Amino acid sequence: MCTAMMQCGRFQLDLSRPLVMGILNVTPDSFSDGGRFRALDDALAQAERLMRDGADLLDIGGESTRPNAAYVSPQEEMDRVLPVLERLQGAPVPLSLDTRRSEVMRAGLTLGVDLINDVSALEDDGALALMRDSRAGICLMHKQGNPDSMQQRPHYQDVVAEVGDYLRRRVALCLDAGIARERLLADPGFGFGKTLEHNLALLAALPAVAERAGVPLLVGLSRKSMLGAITGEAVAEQRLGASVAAALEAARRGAAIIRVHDVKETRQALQVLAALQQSSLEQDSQK
Ligand code: 9MG
Repeated sequence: MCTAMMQCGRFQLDLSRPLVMGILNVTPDSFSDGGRFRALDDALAQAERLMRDGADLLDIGGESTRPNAAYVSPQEEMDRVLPVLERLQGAPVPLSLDTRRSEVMRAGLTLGVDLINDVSALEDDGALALMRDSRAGICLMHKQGNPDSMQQRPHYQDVVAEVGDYLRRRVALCLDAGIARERLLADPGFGFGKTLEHNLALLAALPAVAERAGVPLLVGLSRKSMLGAITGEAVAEQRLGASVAAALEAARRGAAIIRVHDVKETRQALQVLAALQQSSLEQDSQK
């Protein structure tokens, strides 16, 4: 459990229980191929569904960062996400924009996004200055290499130390630029330039990663290929049980925000975990 509050654009988030971030991918493979208007309607309907299911935040992205994903130009990325953000303005939960490009960030911030989720940890030119001048939250993620090649030969001497130290350096850069610590999240980046062994080592050592990073952790494991490698399930959409188990384990190890496709099921599992933890605390206090 994390005791921190986080400043996230329009919101102050209480991180004393793990929050659930619902994934909204606005990519052609995610929605109908009936043209842009139809895709927009589908995306908005999906956003409503995620909120109804109990998402504490929405993460909206227009560029797939899966290994070997096709290149998407910044303009195409904006054409996908900006109409959705425009229509969701004033939503009752924080809107996160998943992008690694500063020009896309700038456009999103103009539309009032509450959080920038950057798998490149603000490495794009101009991203740091842009974020300094906003009040949005920032998620700084670790990755080794780039999405087109990152799974070819990931290598670390000590994955927990290297990922934790990278995150600490990115946090320090933000603090030095004048960005308040309360606006920051860090993410070990499961599956981004990591083997199954690296991912498992990071999950087991999540508290050590958080300690090194010095800020609360956001964790994304939902439907990832590491879960396919463990279970033998080749189809990402069929990895619900594995995704929920992984989310629970991340929560038990202190993750503050969990990024998932299946909000309702994850929330239910987290509610059961919270009830069990509360009951065992009460039993301990009676001893
Ligand atoms: C965009 N995206 C895909 N996977 C992710 C993960 O694990 N963490 C974050 N922060 N973003 C992700």
